[in-house]
Amino acid sequence: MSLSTPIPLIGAVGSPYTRKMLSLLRYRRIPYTMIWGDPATVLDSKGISKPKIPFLPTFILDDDKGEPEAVCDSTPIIYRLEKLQSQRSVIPDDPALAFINFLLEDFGDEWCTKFMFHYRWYFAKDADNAGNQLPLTMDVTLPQDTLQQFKSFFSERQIGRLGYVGSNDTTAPIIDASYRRFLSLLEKHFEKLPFLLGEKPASGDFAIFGQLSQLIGFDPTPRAIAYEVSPRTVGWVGTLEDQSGLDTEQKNWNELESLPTTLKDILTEVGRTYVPALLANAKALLAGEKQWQTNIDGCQWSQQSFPYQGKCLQWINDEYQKLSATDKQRINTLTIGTGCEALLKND
Ligand SMILES: N[C@@H](CCC(=O)N[C@@H](CS)C(=O)NCC(=O)O)C(=O)O
Repeated sequence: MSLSTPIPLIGAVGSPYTRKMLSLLRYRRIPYTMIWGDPATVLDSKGISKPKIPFLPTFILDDDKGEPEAVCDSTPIIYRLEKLQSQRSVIPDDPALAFINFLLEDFGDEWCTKFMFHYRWYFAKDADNAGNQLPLTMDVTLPQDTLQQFKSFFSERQIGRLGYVGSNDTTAPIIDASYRRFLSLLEKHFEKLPFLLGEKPASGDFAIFGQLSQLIGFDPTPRAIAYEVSPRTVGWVGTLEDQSGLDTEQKNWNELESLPTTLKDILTEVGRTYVPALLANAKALLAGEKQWQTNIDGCQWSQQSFPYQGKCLQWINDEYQKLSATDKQRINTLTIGTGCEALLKND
């Protein structure tokens, strides 16, 4: 089954999750109409009810009765699209490989976004660029005074939100070190394979691409770092933007057991940074604490508790628990020594 009617999505050039989904739609050859704009305003103009928080991107899909329904949150939308069109799937058939892909997608969405948000708003040069580009990529004809008003509004609001992702003077060096390490790991990985899990992309590639589309394509400081540390990643981002022409007929994902050690090294970065953050956040949520601190990469990390990432930990575990005993064992073998095993509950 393949989709024929274009699916509308509303989002922004400067939104990593919009770019994740746009490149995924292109790769999957799912017809779409890309509406650059504010989801709430667009939905109001179409008379479609808004989700509780209309995130970017917001998709307009058909509900069970064929009525238009506005939905957000990229990962469940990806799984919904898999049901609507089977060709050029981005979810591996092997459940164990699909689990690793799920984990990489979550790492892209929830940890790499800390790189993105930090570099966008922490340094004055980047904040100035984003202050101009976020309004202009919605409307290039904005009069100068309106642009200045939007620029002040966005900048003040987003700089005020740096605390939500844990970006502050103490964590800035940890974020920078993780970003550089991640780029070096990708540099080595892309010497071996064109995508994370083999010869074609999976949803985890698109999640990481989404964040890197900003870090390399939008914000000046992280762009300069990427060119210095990983030219291969710069090339990868340039092409994953539109892989609609990739002939997938003869292309496969690797067997879990034949993934290069460079992929295990990437999982070690997940275990070194994102895993302690997920676990400390979940512990704080359970204790009803609004703030948490923990040791990440040898430094003290402190940030506000984030209920959504509590759910991420739960979802990772749900995916793991769905695996057969053999597949759990295969995952345990792969993740041993990476730090990711701390996420997985075994009886
Ligand atoms: N988990 C969501 C996250 C989407 C998200 O956080 N989008 C950002 C923009 S990139 C947003 O809409 N933030 C709220 C705002 O800017 O008001 C997803 O995967 O789609």
